[in-house]
Amino acid sequence: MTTVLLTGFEPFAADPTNPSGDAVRLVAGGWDGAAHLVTDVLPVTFAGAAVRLEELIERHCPDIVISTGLAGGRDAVTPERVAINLQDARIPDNDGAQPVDLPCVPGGPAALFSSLPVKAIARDVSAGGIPARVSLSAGSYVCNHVFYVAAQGAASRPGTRAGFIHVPWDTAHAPEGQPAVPLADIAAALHVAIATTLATPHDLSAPAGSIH
Ligand code: PCA
Repeated sequence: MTTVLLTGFEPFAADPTNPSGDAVRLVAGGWDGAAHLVTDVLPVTFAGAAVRLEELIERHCPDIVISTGLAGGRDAVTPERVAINLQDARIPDNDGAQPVDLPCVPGGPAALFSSLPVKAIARDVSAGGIPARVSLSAGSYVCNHVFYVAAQGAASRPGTRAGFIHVPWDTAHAPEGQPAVPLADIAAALHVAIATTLATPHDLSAPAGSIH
């Protein structure tokens, strides 16, 4: 049976909750899909998050790794296409660490692509009435770091596909006036992302880029 590893993050910065971790817990609680699902909620720390993800990959040998995190201010669920080999933290992480202009992996490629079908995921999530689009930057904070390390791990394990999905604030916890999506819809989008990845060995070839 196919094994899927799905992760979210704990809260960070000023937020009391993190919809990525909360949605992952919802998906785990209601899981009846056609794959073995392993879930975890990662610390928002440069030192801990990717190490924990690598331990989970070693232990469970997943065929598919989908990590998720909060991108507060975005108005859509955004499968990320590109991880960059850069840590440039605008704010300290939950350990108080604030790396600036360091590589995620010294000597690694400047960038790595997701091996998830990001365009098909965005299409299928949108078709369910939940806003979604492909993103070309996961930033340079802990999410990008985890995405980069997961993508590098997948590249060295033939048959493993890995990528990252940023989610908006959930409606119950978004700051006043900020875009948000109900937590149940974020969880539904992650369900769709898993189902689409299982069903789609090769991504769509359809325009999903941006001019700027
Ligand atoms: N979002 C942050 C880190 C943890 C999270 O949920 C990010 O986008 O890097």
